[in-house]
Amino acid sequence: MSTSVTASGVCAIVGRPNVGKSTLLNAIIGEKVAITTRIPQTTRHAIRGILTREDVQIVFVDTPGVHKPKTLLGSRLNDIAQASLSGVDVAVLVVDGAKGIGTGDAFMAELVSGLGVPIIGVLNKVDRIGKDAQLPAIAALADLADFDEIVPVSARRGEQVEVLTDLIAARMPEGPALYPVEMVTDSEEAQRISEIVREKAMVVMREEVPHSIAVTVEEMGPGRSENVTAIFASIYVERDSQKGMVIGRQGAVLAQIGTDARPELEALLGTKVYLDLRVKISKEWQRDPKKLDKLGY
Ligand SMILES: Nc1nc2c(ncn2[C@@H]2O[C@H](COP(=O)(O)OP(=O)(O)OP(=O)(O)O)[C@@H](O)[C@H]2O)c(=O)[nH]1
Ligand SMILES: [Mg+2]
Repeated sequence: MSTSVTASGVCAIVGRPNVGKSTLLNAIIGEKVAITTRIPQTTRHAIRGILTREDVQIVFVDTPGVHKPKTLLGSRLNDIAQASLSGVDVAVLVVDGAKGIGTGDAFMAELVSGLGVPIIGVLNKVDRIGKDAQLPAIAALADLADFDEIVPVSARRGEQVEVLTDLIAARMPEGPALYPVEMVTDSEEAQRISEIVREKAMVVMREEVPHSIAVTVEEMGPGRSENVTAIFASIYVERDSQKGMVIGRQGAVLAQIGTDARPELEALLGTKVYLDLRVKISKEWQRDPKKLDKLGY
């Protein structure tokens, strides 16, 4: 890519769980760098997505949704989101237009207002609301903070995403590229792999099970045949009963997770993938500091 980057900076994407922050990040970058699900508290790390254009490089930081924590994991997620705000050049506050604006959004707005940087409000999921419902929603959002701009978008459909990106780009300070121009994320390969498996596992499970799932890559390397990567990964759950659910009758659920994950893993690695998934129990890991550390949270 030939670029002459003269402006660069960091833009945090914050908001309540499930408003579409990670979907928005992926739409901006044009590649899946963060996993997304219908389940709140999907994102568990600060995920950086790097956008390099002709003259500007923007490092977007997707953050865990801020919420009232019920577990130690929950409060760590909130801490990650808050810590991601320090040193940013622009903050993007995302709200869910379909769900309406609430006290959680107001709390976030107050948080970003204290940063002293331009704030851009994003009314997301406008594909789910009528045009006439947009204006009152924008007005309700506008009440929350002193926004530089408010942009209605559909992250899922990619609508208005470029308009938003241009507004952010225009607010980047002068400076050289912060990352190599071909880089789209600084996430380690093993982390991207475990995240893809976690997404597929979360999506097939019901009720509280998705929140109990954590995935680690134990080992990976060249497979037995040419152009194959062998990946050995563990899916952690919190209880015996959950282990059975993730495995399923005759291993059907686990097989489904593998089938769902493999195409994305193959696209990521550019090789065929042999995927070995094991289900393990780490009792109540969401509440245990040592276990959280071990799982990388
Ligand atoms: N209809 C519609 N759905 C959307 C849009 N953007 C995101 N979603 C859906 O909203 C759900 C949550 O999306 P995520 O991107 O995972 O939300 P998030 O804010 O990153 O959530 P956490 O990581 O849990 O904080 C998913 O089912 C998305 O497909 C949108 O523009 N329109
Ligand atoms: Mg997310």
